[in-house]
Amino acid sequence: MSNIGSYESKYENFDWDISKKELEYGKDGMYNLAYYCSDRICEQGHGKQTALIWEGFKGETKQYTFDQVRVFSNVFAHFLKDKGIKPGDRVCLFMDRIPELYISFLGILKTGAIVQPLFSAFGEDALFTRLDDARTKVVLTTVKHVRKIRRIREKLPELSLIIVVDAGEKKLSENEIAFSMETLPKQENFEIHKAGPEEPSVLHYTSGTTGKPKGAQHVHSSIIAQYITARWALDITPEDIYWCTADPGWVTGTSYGIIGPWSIGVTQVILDSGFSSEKWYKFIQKHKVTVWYTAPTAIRLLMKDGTDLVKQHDMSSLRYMISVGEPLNAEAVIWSKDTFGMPFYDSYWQTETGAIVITNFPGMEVKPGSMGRPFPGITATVLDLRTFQPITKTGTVGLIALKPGWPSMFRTYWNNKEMYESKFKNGWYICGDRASIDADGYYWFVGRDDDVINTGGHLVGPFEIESALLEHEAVAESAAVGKPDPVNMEVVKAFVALKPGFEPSADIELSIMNFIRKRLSPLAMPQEIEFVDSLPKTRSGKIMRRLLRAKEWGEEIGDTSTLEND
Ligand code: 6R9
Repeated sequence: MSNIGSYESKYENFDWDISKKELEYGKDGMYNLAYYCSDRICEQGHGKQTALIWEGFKGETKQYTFDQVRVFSNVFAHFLKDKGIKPGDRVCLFMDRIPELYISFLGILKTGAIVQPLFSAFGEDALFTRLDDARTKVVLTTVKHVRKIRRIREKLPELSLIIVVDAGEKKLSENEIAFSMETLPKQENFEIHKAGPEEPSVLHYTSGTTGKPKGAQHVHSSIIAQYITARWALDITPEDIYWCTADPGWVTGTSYGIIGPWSIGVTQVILDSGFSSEKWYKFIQKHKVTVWYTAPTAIRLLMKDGTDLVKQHDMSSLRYMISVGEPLNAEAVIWSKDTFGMPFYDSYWQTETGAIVITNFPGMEVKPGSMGRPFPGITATVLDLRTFQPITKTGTVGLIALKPGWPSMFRTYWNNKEMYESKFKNGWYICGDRASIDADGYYWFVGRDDDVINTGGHLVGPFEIESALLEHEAVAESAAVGKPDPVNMEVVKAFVALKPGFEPSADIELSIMNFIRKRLSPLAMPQEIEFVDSLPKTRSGKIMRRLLRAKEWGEEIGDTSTLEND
Protein backbone atom coordinates (compact mmCIF):
# COMPACT_ATOMS: atom_id res chain seq x y z
CA MET A 1 0.00 0.00 0.00
CA SER A 2 2.64 2.47 1.01
CA ASN A 3 5.09 3.88 -1.49
CA ILE A 4 7.80 4.44 1.12
CA GLY A 5 10.70 2.08 1.95
CA SER A 6 11.24 0.46 5.35
CA TYR A 7 11.39 2.57 8.45
CA GLU A 8 14.75 1.24 9.56
CA SER A 9 16.52 1.95 6.30
CA LYS A 10 15.03 5.42 6.07
CA TYR A 11 16.03 6.24 9.64
CA GLU A 12 19.60 5.00 9.34
CA ASN A 13 20.39 6.64 6.04
CA PHE A 14 18.62 9.88 6.67
CA ASP A 15 19.92 13.35 6.05
CA TRP A 16 17.81 16.52 5.77
CA ASP A 17 19.68 17.09 2.51
CA ILE A 18 17.44 14.41 1.00
CA SER A 19 14.52 16.77 1.49
CA LYS A 20 16.48 19.82 0.34
CA LYS A 21 17.48 18.03 -2.85
CA GLU A 22 13.95 16.92 -3.67
CA LEU A 23 12.69 20.44 -3.08
CA GLU A 24 15.75 22.04 -4.72
CA TYR A 25 15.63 24.20 -1.63
CA GLY A 26 17.76 27.32 -1.93
CA LYS A 27 18.08 27.29 -5.71
CA ASP A 28 18.92 30.73 -7.10
CA GLY A 29 19.10 31.96 -3.51
CA MET A 30 15.37 31.35 -3.00
CA TYR A 31 14.44 30.23 0.52
CA ASN A 32 10.98 31.77 0.78
CA LEU A 33 8.67 28.84 1.45
CA ALA A 34 5.76 30.40 -0.47
CA TYR A 35 7.72 29.97 -3.69
CA TYR A 36 7.97 26.22 -3.10
CA CYS A 37 4.21 25.91 -2.52
CA SER A 38 3.09 27.62 -5.71
CA ASP A 39 5.54 29.07 -8.28
CA ARG A 40 7.90 26.09 -8.22
CA ILE A 41 5.08 23.61 -8.84
CA CYS A 42 4.08 25.68 -11.89
CA GLU A 43 7.67 25.93 -13.12
CA GLN A 44 7.83 22.15 -12.99
CA GLY A 45 4.96 22.05 -15.46
CA HIS A 46 2.13 21.26 -13.03
CA GLY A 47 0.39 24.63 -13.07
CA LYS A 48 -2.80 23.08 -14.47
CA GLN A 49 -3.07 20.57 -11.64
CA THR A 50 -5.84 21.34 -9.15
CA ALA A 51 -4.39 22.68 -5.91
CA LEU A 52 -7.60 23.27 -3.98
CA ILE A 53 -11.13 21.96 -4.11
CA TRP A 54 -13.19 23.86 -1.60
CA GLU A 55 -16.68 23.12 -0.31
CA GLY A 56 -18.61 25.56 1.87
CA PHE A 57 -21.19 24.69 4.49
CA LYS A 58 -24.07 25.17 2.04
CA GLY A 59 -22.48 22.72 -0.37
CA GLU A 60 -21.14 25.40 -2.75
CA THR A 61 -17.78 24.57 -4.31
CA LYS A 62 -14.78 26.39 -5.78
CA GLN A 63 -11.67 25.05 -7.40
CA TYR A 64 -8.19 26.48 -8.04
CA THR A 65 -5.21 25.21 -10.00
CA PHE A 66 -1.64 25.71 -8.81
CA ASP A 67 -1.32 28.42 -11.44
CA GLN A 68 -4.33 30.24 -9.99
CA VAL A 69 -2.89 29.88 -6.49
CA ARG A 70 0.32 31.42 -7.80
CA VAL A 71 -1.45 34.30 -9.55
CA PHE A 72 -3.95 35.03 -6.75
CA SER A 73 -1.26 34.91 -4.08
CA ASN A 74 0.60 37.45 -6.21
CA VAL A 75 -2.54 39.61 -6.15
CA PHE A 76 -2.48 39.56 -2.34
CA ALA A 77 1.27 40.19 -2.25
CA HIS A 78 1.07 43.22 -4.57
CA PHE A 79 -1.82 44.64 -2.62
CA LEU A 80 -0.05 44.30 0.73
CA LYS A 81 3.17 45.72 -0.63
CA ASP A 82 1.30 48.70 -2.07
CA LYS A 83 -0.17 49.30 1.37
CA GLY A 84 3.31 49.56 2.83
CA ILE A 85 3.66 46.11 4.38
CA LYS A 86 7.32 45.34 4.97
CA PRO A 87 9.25 42.13 5.61
CA GLY A 88 8.90 41.20 9.29
CA ASP A 89 5.52 42.91 9.79
CA ARG A 90 2.91 40.70 11.38
CA VAL A 91 -0.18 40.07 9.26
CA CYS A 92 -3.01 38.17 10.90
CA LEU A 93 -5.43 35.84 9.13
CA PHE A 94 -8.81 35.84 10.83
CA MET A 95 -11.39 34.09 8.70
CA ASP A 96 -13.23 30.82 8.16
CA ARG A 97 -11.72 28.16 5.97
CA ILE A 98 -12.40 29.95 2.69
CA PRO A 99 -10.04 29.80 -0.32
CA GLU A 100 -8.73 33.29 0.46
CA LEU A 101 -7.31 32.00 3.73
CA TYR A 102 -5.09 29.43 2.04
CA ILE A 103 -4.07 31.64 -0.87
CA SER A 104 -3.37 34.81 1.14
CA PHE A 105 -1.23 32.73 3.52
CA LEU A 106 1.21 32.39 0.62
CA GLY A 107 0.66 35.99 -0.53
CA ILE A 108 1.67 37.33 2.88
CA LEU A 109 4.79 35.18 2.94
CA LYS A 110 5.73 36.29 -0.57
CA THR A 111 6.08 39.86 0.75
CA GLY A 112 8.37 38.69 3.57
CA ALA A 113 5.78 39.55 6.22
CA ILE A 114 5.09 37.10 9.06
CA VAL A 115 1.73 35.35 8.92
CA GLN A 116 -0.24 34.95 12.14
CA PRO A 117 -3.19 32.60 11.65
CA LEU A 118 -5.93 32.70 14.29
CA PHE A 119 -9.15 30.70 14.69
CA SER A 120 -12.07 32.70 13.33
CA ALA A 121 -14.16 31.52 16.25
CA PHE A 122 -11.95 33.37 18.75
CA GLY A 123 -13.77 35.92 20.86
CA GLU A 124 -12.56 39.45 21.42
CA ASP A 125 -10.40 38.67 24.43
CA ALA A 126 -8.59 35.81 22.77
CA LEU A 127 -8.06 37.93 19.71
CA PHE A 128 -6.87 40.95 21.63
CA THR A 129 -4.26 39.02 23.64
CA ARG A 130 -2.68 37.64 20.49
CA LEU A 131 -2.81 40.78 18.35
CA ASP A 132 -1.46 42.81 21.23
CA ASP A 133 1.39 40.40 21.95
CA ALA A 134 2.43 40.18 18.29
CA ARG A 135 2.02 43.94 17.68
CA THR A 136 0.12 42.95 14.58
CA LYS A 137 -0.04 45.55 11.80
CA VAL A 138 -2.70 44.15 9.47
CA VAL A 139 -5.64 41.80 9.84
CA LEU A 140 -7.19 40.05 6.87
CA THR A 141 -10.75 39.08 7.67
CA THR A 142 -14.31 38.79 6.35
CA VAL A 143 -17.58 40.69 6.84
CA LYS A 144 -18.72 37.97 9.24
CA HIS A 145 -15.79 38.48 11.63
CA VAL A 146 -14.73 42.11 11.24
CA ARG A 147 -16.97 43.32 14.07
CA LYS A 148 -14.89 41.55 16.68
CA ILE A 149 -11.82 43.43 15.51
CA ARG A 150 -13.64 46.76 15.43
CA ARG A 151 -14.52 46.36 19.09
CA ILE A 152 -10.89 46.01 20.20
CA ARG A 153 -9.25 48.25 17.65
CA GLU A 154 -8.94 51.24 19.99
CA LYS A 155 -6.71 49.20 22.26
CA LEU A 156 -4.39 48.15 19.43
CA PRO A 157 -2.46 51.25 18.32
CA GLU A 158 -0.18 49.29 16.02
CA LEU A 159 -3.00 47.73 14.04
CA SER A 160 -3.05 50.11 11.10
CA LEU A 161 -5.13 48.26 8.55
CA ILE A 162 -8.04 45.85 8.30
CA ILE A 163 -8.59 44.19 4.95
CA VAL A 164 -12.01 42.64 4.38
CA VAL A 165 -11.59 40.06 1.66
CA ASP A 166 -15.28 39.59 0.83
CA ALA A 167 -16.67 43.07 1.38
CA GLY A 168 -17.79 43.67 -2.22
CA GLU A 169 -19.76 46.91 -2.21
CA LYS A 170 -20.45 46.79 1.54
CA LYS A 171 -19.77 49.97 3.46
CA LEU A 172 -16.82 49.65 5.79
CA SER A 173 -15.45 51.74 8.65
CA GLU A 174 -12.47 54.03 8.51
CA ASN A 175 -9.13 52.31 7.87
CA GLU A 176 -10.86 49.22 6.56
CA ILE A 177 -10.36 48.25 2.96
CA ALA A 178 -12.52 46.07 0.76
CA PHE A 179 -10.56 43.57 -1.27
CA SER A 180 -11.53 40.98 -3.82
CA MET A 181 -9.03 38.44 -5.00
CA GLU A 182 -11.12 37.48 -8.00
CA THR A 183 -11.96 40.92 -9.37
CA LEU A 184 -8.63 42.70 -8.98
CA PRO A 185 -6.34 42.55 -12.02
CA LYS A 186 -4.48 39.24 -12.28
CA GLN A 187 -0.82 39.48 -11.34
CA GLU A 188 1.38 37.18 -13.36
CA ASN A 189 4.50 38.34 -11.59
CA PHE A 190 5.58 39.32 -8.14
CA GLU A 191 9.13 39.68 -6.98
CA ILE A 192 9.07 37.27 -4.06
CA HIS A 193 10.97 38.57 -1.03
CA LYS A 194 14.32 36.80 -0.91
CA ALA A 195 13.99 35.64 2.66
CA GLY A 196 16.93 33.93 4.29
CA PRO A 197 16.31 30.36 5.52
CA GLU A 198 16.28 31.66 9.10
CA GLU A 199 13.87 34.52 8.45
CA PRO A 200 10.55 34.35 10.38
CA SER A 201 7.59 32.95 8.48
CA VAL A 202 4.68 31.82 10.64
CA LEU A 203 3.70 32.86 14.16
CA HIS A 204 1.40 30.32 15.83
CA TYR A 205 -0.10 31.00 19.24
CA THR A 206 -0.39 28.05 21.56
CA SER A 207 -1.93 27.88 25.02
CA GLY A 208 0.26 26.64 27.79
CA THR A 209 -0.84 25.26 31.10
CA THR A 210 -0.23 28.56 32.80
CA GLY A 211 -0.14 32.17 31.78
CA LYS A 212 -0.90 33.81 28.48
CA PRO A 213 -0.74 32.05 25.12
CA LYS A 214 2.73 32.03 23.59
CA GLY A 215 3.63 32.77 19.98
CA ALA A 216 5.80 29.99 18.58
CA GLN A 217 7.87 31.61 15.87
CA HIS A 218 8.83 29.56 12.83
CA VAL A 219 11.19 30.24 9.94
CA HIS A 220 11.06 29.71 6.16
CA SER A 221 13.36 26.66 6.19
CA SER A 222 10.73 24.78 8.25
CA ILE A 223 9.52 23.60 4.86
CA ILE A 224 12.45 21.15 4.71
CA ALA A 225 10.83 19.17 7.52
CA GLN A 226 7.21 19.81 6.52
CA TYR A 227 7.81 18.60 2.97
CA ILE A 228 9.57 15.36 3.85
CA THR A 229 7.25 14.45 6.72
CA ALA A 230 4.24 15.05 4.46
CA ARG A 231 5.86 12.76 1.88
CA TRP A 232 6.95 9.99 4.21
CA ALA A 233 4.80 10.09 7.33
CA LEU A 234 1.56 11.18 5.65
CA ASP A 235 2.56 9.26 2.53
CA ILE A 236 1.33 12.03 0.21
CA THR A 237 2.22 11.93 -3.48
CA PRO A 238 1.23 14.40 -6.22
CA GLU A 239 -1.35 11.86 -7.46
CA ASP A 240 -3.32 11.80 -4.22
CA ILE A 241 -6.48 13.59 -3.15
CA TYR A 242 -5.59 14.76 0.31
CA TRP A 243 -7.89 15.93 3.08
CA CYS A 244 -6.58 17.56 6.24
CA THR A 245 -9.55 18.31 8.48
CA ALA A 246 -7.68 20.84 10.63
CA ASP A 247 -8.30 24.59 10.68
CA PRO A 248 -5.19 26.69 9.92
CA GLY A 249 -5.74 28.43 13.27
CA TRP A 250 -4.06 25.27 14.55
CA VAL A 251 -0.55 24.33 13.41
CA THR A 252 -1.81 21.13 11.77
CA GLY A 253 -3.86 23.27 9.39
CA THR A 254 -0.78 25.18 8.19
CA SER A 255 2.11 22.67 8.33
CA TYR A 256 -0.08 19.94 6.81
CA GLY A 257 -3.01 21.95 5.48
CA ILE A 258 -0.91 24.31 3.35
CA ILE A 259 2.89 24.02 3.39
CA GLY A 260 3.59 20.27 3.36
CA PRO A 261 0.95 19.22 0.84
CA TRP A 262 1.34 22.13 -1.58
CA SER A 263 5.13 21.79 -1.62
CA ILE A 264 4.48 18.25 -2.90
CA GLY A 265 1.98 19.55 -5.47
CA VAL A 266 -0.98 17.47 -4.30
CA THR A 267 -4.66 18.33 -4.74
CA GLN A 268 -6.18 19.28 -1.41
CA VAL A 269 -9.86 19.20 -0.52
CA ILE A 270 -11.24 21.51 2.15
CA LEU A 271 -14.61 21.30 3.85
CA ASP A 272 -15.53 24.54 5.57
CA SER A 273 -18.30 23.14 7.68
CA GLY A 274 -18.94 21.82 11.16
CA PHE A 275 -18.56 18.17 12.06
CA SER A 276 -21.10 15.59 10.96
CA SER A 277 -20.17 11.97 10.39
CA GLU A 278 -22.48 11.67 7.41
CA LYS A 279 -21.20 14.86 5.79
CA TRP A 280 -17.63 13.68 6.23
CA TYR A 281 -18.24 10.27 4.66
CA LYS A 282 -20.13 11.88 1.78
CA PHE A 283 -17.23 14.31 1.30
CA ILE A 284 -14.68 11.47 1.12
CA GLN A 285 -16.90 9.56 -1.29
CA LYS A 286 -17.58 12.55 -3.54
CA HIS A 287 -13.98 13.67 -3.87
CA LYS A 288 -12.42 10.20 -3.74
CA VAL A 289 -10.11 11.20 -0.91
CA THR A 290 -7.06 8.93 -0.77
CA VAL A 291 -5.10 10.34 2.21
CA TRP A 292 -6.95 11.59 5.25
CA TYR A 293 -5.39 13.45 8.20
CA THR A 294 -7.64 14.00 11.20
CA ALA A 295 -7.81 13.95 15.00
CA PRO A 296 -8.86 11.49 17.72
CA THR A 297 -11.83 13.57 18.87
CA ALA A 298 -13.30 13.37 15.39
CA ILE A 299 -12.49 9.68 15.17
CA ARG A 300 -14.30 9.04 18.44
CA LEU A 301 -17.33 10.92 17.15
CA LEU A 302 -17.27 8.83 13.99
CA MET A 303 -17.07 5.70 16.13
CA LYS A 304 -20.05 6.91 18.11
CA ASP A 305 -22.14 7.04 14.95
CA GLY A 306 -21.28 3.47 14.18
CA THR A 307 -19.94 1.24 11.46
CA ASP A 308 -23.23 0.97 9.54
CA LEU A 309 -23.01 4.59 8.51
CA VAL A 310 -19.54 3.98 7.11
CA LYS A 311 -20.77 0.97 5.16
CA GLN A 312 -23.49 3.06 3.51
CA HIS A 313 -20.79 5.07 1.74
CA ASP A 314 -18.08 4.20 -0.74
CA MET A 315 -14.82 4.59 1.15
CA SER A 316 -12.78 2.53 -1.30
CA SER A 317 -10.69 5.53 -2.43
CA LEU A 318 -9.04 5.79 1.01
CA ARG A 319 -5.47 4.54 1.05
CA TYR A 320 -3.95 6.03 4.18
CA MET A 321 -5.38 7.55 7.37
CA ILE A 322 -3.46 9.43 10.03
CA SER A 323 -4.34 11.02 13.35
CA VAL A 324 -2.79 13.82 15.40
CA GLY A 325 -3.32 16.02 18.40
CA GLU A 326 -4.21 13.68 21.19
CA PRO A 327 -3.57 10.11 22.20
CA LEU A 328 -5.13 7.76 19.69
CA ASN A 329 -6.83 5.09 21.77
CA ALA A 330 -6.11 1.50 20.85
CA GLU A 331 -9.85 1.01 20.47
CA ALA A 332 -9.94 3.64 17.70
CA VAL A 333 -7.08 1.93 15.88
CA ILE A 334 -8.82 -1.42 16.04
CA TRP A 335 -12.18 0.07 15.04
CA SER A 336 -10.70 1.80 12.02
CA LYS A 337 -8.96 -1.38 10.94
CA ASP A 338 -12.20 -3.33 11.17
CA THR A 339 -14.28 -0.62 9.56
CA PHE A 340 -12.06 0.84 6.84
CA GLY A 341 -9.76 -2.13 6.33
CA MET A 342 -6.78 -0.07 7.54
CA PRO A 343 -5.82 1.46 10.86
CA PHE A 344 -5.47 5.13 11.68
CA TYR A 345 -1.75 5.75 11.97
CA ASP A 346 -0.81 8.00 14.87
CA SER A 347 1.51 10.98 14.57
CA TYR A 348 2.89 13.06 17.42
CA TRP A 349 4.19 16.61 17.26
CA GLN A 350 3.53 20.11 18.59
CA THR A 351 3.14 23.72 17.53
CA GLU A 352 6.74 24.11 18.70
CA THR A 353 8.12 21.22 16.65
CA GLY A 354 6.50 22.55 13.46
CA ALA A 355 6.36 19.07 11.94
CA ILE A 356 5.74 15.44 12.87
CA VAL A 357 8.48 14.09 15.16
CA ILE A 358 7.20 10.69 16.34
CA THR A 359 4.94 8.63 14.14
CA ASN A 360 3.71 5.32 12.86
CA PHE A 361 5.63 5.29 9.65
CA PRO A 362 3.85 3.72 6.64
CA GLY A 363 4.70 0.10 6.25
CA MET A 364 5.75 -0.09 9.90
CA GLU A 365 3.89 -2.46 12.18
CA VAL A 366 1.27 -0.46 14.12
CA LYS A 367 1.02 -1.26 17.80
CA PRO A 368 -2.45 -0.01 18.75
CA GLY A 369 -2.09 2.60 21.49
CA SER A 370 1.51 3.51 20.60
CA MET A 371 2.47 6.72 18.80
CA GLY A 372 5.16 4.96 16.78
CA ARG A 373 8.82 5.87 16.47
CA PRO A 374 10.91 8.98 15.84
CA PHE A 375 10.81 10.35 12.31
CA PRO A 376 14.14 10.05 10.46
CA GLY A 377 16.40 12.95 11.36
CA ILE A 378 14.81 13.26 14.80
CA THR A 379 16.81 12.15 17.83
CA ALA A 380 14.30 11.48 20.58
CA THR A 381 14.42 10.01 24.06
CA VAL A 382 12.66 10.12 27.40
CA LEU A 383 14.39 11.86 30.28
CA ASP A 384 14.33 11.04 33.95
CA LEU A 385 11.81 13.28 35.71
CA ARG A 386 14.33 14.58 38.23
CA THR A 387 17.79 14.36 36.70
CA PHE A 388 16.78 15.13 33.08
CA GLN A 389 19.14 12.40 31.92
CA PRO A 390 18.05 9.91 29.21
CA ILE A 391 16.40 6.81 30.69
CA THR A 392 18.01 3.62 29.55
CA LYS A 393 15.60 1.15 31.18
CA THR A 394 12.92 0.01 28.74
CA GLY A 395 9.35 0.85 29.69
CA THR A 396 10.17 3.54 32.25
CA VAL A 397 8.05 6.67 32.06
CA GLY A 398 9.94 9.91 31.44
CA LEU A 399 9.75 13.25 29.68
CA ILE A 400 9.71 13.18 25.89
CA ALA A 401 12.75 15.13 24.73
CA LEU A 402 14.24 15.94 21.33
CA LYS A 403 17.78 16.93 20.27
CA PRO A 404 17.41 20.46 18.90
CA GLY A 405 18.33 21.15 15.30
CA TRP A 406 15.58 19.78 13.03
CA PRO A 407 14.55 22.38 10.44
CA SER A 408 10.98 23.11 11.55
CA MET A 409 11.75 23.65 15.20
CA PHE A 410 10.39 26.95 16.55
CA ARG A 411 13.13 29.54 16.98
CA THR A 412 11.65 31.35 19.94
CA TYR A 413 8.44 32.38 21.66
CA TRP A 414 7.55 35.86 20.45
CA ASN A 415 8.73 38.37 23.04
CA ASN A 416 9.35 35.60 25.52
CA LYS A 417 12.90 34.35 25.29
CA GLU A 418 12.83 33.31 28.93
CA MET A 419 9.95 30.93 28.42
CA TYR A 420 11.69 29.58 25.31
CA GLU A 421 14.89 28.90 27.21
CA SER A 422 13.00 27.21 30.02
CA LYS A 423 12.05 24.45 27.55
CA PHE A 424 15.62 23.16 27.32
CA LYS A 425 17.48 20.96 29.78
CA ASN A 426 20.92 19.35 29.37
CA GLY A 427 20.90 20.06 25.64
CA TRP A 428 17.43 18.57 25.07
CA TYR A 429 14.18 20.27 24.08
CA ILE A 430 11.52 19.12 26.56
CA CYS A 431 8.13 18.60 24.94
CA GLY A 432 6.16 18.67 28.19
CA ASP A 433 4.70 15.20 27.71
CA ARG A 434 5.41 11.88 29.38
CA ALA A 435 5.91 8.60 27.62
CA SER A 436 7.79 5.32 27.81
CA ILE A 437 9.74 3.54 25.09
CA ASP A 438 9.37 -0.21 24.59
CA ALA A 439 12.02 -2.72 23.55
CA ASP A 440 11.24 -2.11 19.86
CA GLY A 441 11.72 1.64 20.19
CA TYR A 442 7.98 2.47 20.07
CA TYR A 443 6.77 5.44 22.12
CA TRP A 444 3.78 5.00 24.42
CA PHE A 445 2.15 8.24 25.45
CA VAL A 446 1.24 8.60 29.13
CA GLY A 447 -0.09 12.14 29.34
CA ARG A 448 0.84 15.76 29.42
CA ASP A 449 3.52 16.35 31.98
CA ASP A 450 0.84 18.12 33.97
CA ASP A 451 -1.99 15.64 33.36
CA VAL A 452 -0.34 12.65 34.90
CA ILE A 453 -2.13 11.50 38.01
CA ASN A 454 0.04 10.66 40.98
CA THR A 455 -1.92 8.37 43.23
CA GLY A 456 -0.12 7.10 46.27
CA GLY A 457 3.23 7.64 44.55
CA HIS A 458 2.14 5.68 41.48
CA LEU A 459 1.95 7.49 38.21
CA VAL A 460 -1.23 6.84 36.30
CA GLY A 461 -1.84 8.25 32.84
CA PRO A 462 -5.32 9.45 31.97
CA PHE A 463 -5.00 7.76 28.61
CA GLU A 464 -5.30 4.19 29.80
CA ILE A 465 -8.27 5.00 32.00
CA GLU A 466 -10.06 6.87 29.23
CA SER A 467 -9.35 4.10 26.76
CA ALA A 468 -10.89 1.57 29.11
CA LEU A 469 -13.94 3.77 29.65
CA LEU A 470 -14.38 4.23 25.91
CA GLU A 471 -14.62 0.53 25.40
CA HIS A 472 -17.89 0.50 27.37
CA GLU A 473 -20.90 0.55 25.06
CA ALA A 474 -22.51 3.58 26.71
CA VAL A 475 -19.47 5.86 26.80
CA ALA A 476 -19.03 8.51 24.10
CA GLU A 477 -16.26 10.61 25.62
CA SER A 478 -14.27 10.53 28.80
CA ALA A 479 -11.60 12.39 30.71
CA ALA A 480 -9.69 11.27 33.78
CA VAL A 481 -8.08 13.71 36.19
CA GLY A 482 -6.60 13.58 39.65
CA LYS A 483 -8.72 14.83 42.53
CA PRO A 484 -7.39 15.55 46.01
CA ASP A 485 -7.32 12.71 48.49
CA PRO A 486 -6.02 12.85 52.06
CA VAL A 487 -4.34 9.44 51.93
CA ASN A 488 -3.15 8.96 48.37
CA MET A 489 -2.59 12.62 47.55
CA GLU A 490 -4.64 12.12 44.41
CA VAL A 491 -7.24 9.63 43.29
CA VAL A 492 -8.73 9.24 39.86
CA LYS A 493 -11.96 10.94 38.96
CA ALA A 494 -13.58 10.26 35.59
CA PHE A 495 -15.85 12.56 33.62
CA VAL A 496 -18.05 10.73 31.18
CA ALA A 497 -20.36 11.85 28.37
CA LEU A 498 -22.82 9.14 27.37
CA LYS A 499 -23.88 8.13 23.88
CA PRO A 500 -27.38 9.04 22.70
CA GLY A 501 -29.92 6.61 24.11
CA PHE A 502 -28.18 6.29 27.49
CA GLU A 503 -29.11 8.30 30.56
CA PRO A 504 -26.94 8.82 33.64
CA SER A 505 -28.04 6.52 36.45
CA ALA A 506 -26.61 4.52 39.32
CA ASP A 507 -27.02 1.38 37.20
CA ILE A 508 -24.97 2.74 34.32
CA GLU A 509 -22.31 3.91 36.75
CA LEU A 510 -22.09 0.49 38.30
CA SER A 511 -21.99 -1.18 34.92
CA ILE A 512 -19.12 1.07 33.80
CA MET A 513 -17.20 0.57 37.05
CA ASN A 514 -17.54 -3.19 36.81
CA PHE A 515 -16.50 -3.08 33.19
CA ILE A 516 -13.31 -1.07 33.68
CA ARG A 517 -12.35 -2.84 36.89
CA LYS A 518 -11.42 -5.75 34.67
CA ARG A 519 -9.23 -3.57 32.51
CA LEU A 520 -7.41 -1.35 34.94
CA SER A 521 -5.04 -1.78 37.81
CA PRO A 522 -6.78 -1.02 41.13
CA LEU A 523 -4.68 2.13 41.42
CA ALA A 524 -6.00 3.48 38.17
CA MET A 525 -9.65 2.82 39.06
CA PRO A 526 -11.74 5.99 39.24
CA GLN A 527 -13.13 6.61 42.69
CA GLU A 528 -15.91 8.59 41.17
CA ILE A 529 -17.64 9.07 37.84
CA GLU A 530 -19.31 12.35 37.05
CA PHE A 531 -21.66 12.40 34.07
CA VAL A 532 -21.47 15.48 31.87
CA ASP A 533 -23.15 16.49 28.60
CA SER A 534 -19.84 17.18 26.93
CA LEU A 535 -16.20 17.73 27.85
CA PRO A 536 -14.40 21.07 27.65
CA LYS A 537 -12.17 21.05 24.57
CA THR A 538 -9.82 23.35 22.76
CA ARG A 539 -10.69 24.39 19.23
CA SER A 540 -8.28 21.79 17.95
CA GLY A 541 -10.25 19.14 19.79
CA LYS A 542 -8.07 18.43 22.79
CA ILE A 543 -9.82 17.64 26.01
CA MET A 544 -8.85 20.31 28.53
CA ARG A 545 -8.19 18.06 31.48
CA ARG A 546 -6.50 20.88 33.32
CA LEU A 547 -9.85 22.69 33.46
CA LEU A 548 -11.57 19.70 35.00
CA ARG A 549 -8.62 19.17 37.29
CA ALA A 550 -8.50 22.79 38.40
CA LYS A 551 -12.14 22.60 39.41
CA GLU A 552 -11.46 19.55 41.54
CA TRP A 553 -8.57 21.31 43.26
CA GLY A 554 -10.33 24.65 43.58
CA GLU A 555 -7.56 26.30 41.56
CA GLU A 556 -7.43 29.17 39.09
CA ILE A 557 -8.44 27.96 35.67
CA GLY A 558 -5.92 30.04 33.69
CA ASP A 559 -6.21 30.85 30.00
CA THR A 560 -9.33 29.38 28.39
CA SER A 561 -9.30 31.40 25.19
CA THR A 562 -9.03 28.34 22.97
CA LEU A 563 -11.99 26.62 24.58
CA GLU A 564 -14.39 25.28 22.02
CA ASN A 565 -17.54 26.10 23.95
CA ASP A 566 -16.77 29.55 25.29
C1 6R9 B 1 0.18 19.09 16.42
C2 6R9 B 1 -0.34 19.50 17.76
C3 6R9 B 1 0.79 19.46 21.13
C4 6R9 B 1 0.42 18.51 22.24
C5 6R9 B 1 1.50 17.53 22.56
C6 6R9 B 1 0.70 16.40 23.20
C7 6R9 B 1 -0.56 16.37 22.34
C8 6R9 B 1 -0.20 15.77 19.91
C9 6R9 B 1 -0.32 13.61 20.00
C10 6R9 B 1 -0.47 14.12 21.30
C11 6R9 B 1 -0.66 12.00 22.17
C12 6R9 B 1 -0.36 12.19 19.84
N1 6R9 B 1 -0.41 15.46 21.20
N2 6R9 B 1 -0.16 14.65 19.17
N3 6R9 B 1 -0.63 13.33 22.38
N4 6R9 B 1 -0.54 11.43 20.96
N5 6R9 B 1 -0.26 11.62 18.64
O1 6R9 B 1 -1.20 18.84 18.30
O2 6R9 B 1 0.19 20.63 18.31
O3 6R9 B 1 -1.63 21.92 19.52
O4 6R9 B 1 0.83 22.32 19.98
O5 6R9 B 1 -0.32 20.25 20.77
O6 6R9 B 1 -0.70 17.71 21.86
O7 6R9 B 1 0.37 16.71 24.51
O8 6R9 B 1 2.45 18.11 23.43
P1 6R9 B 1 -0.25 21.36 19.65
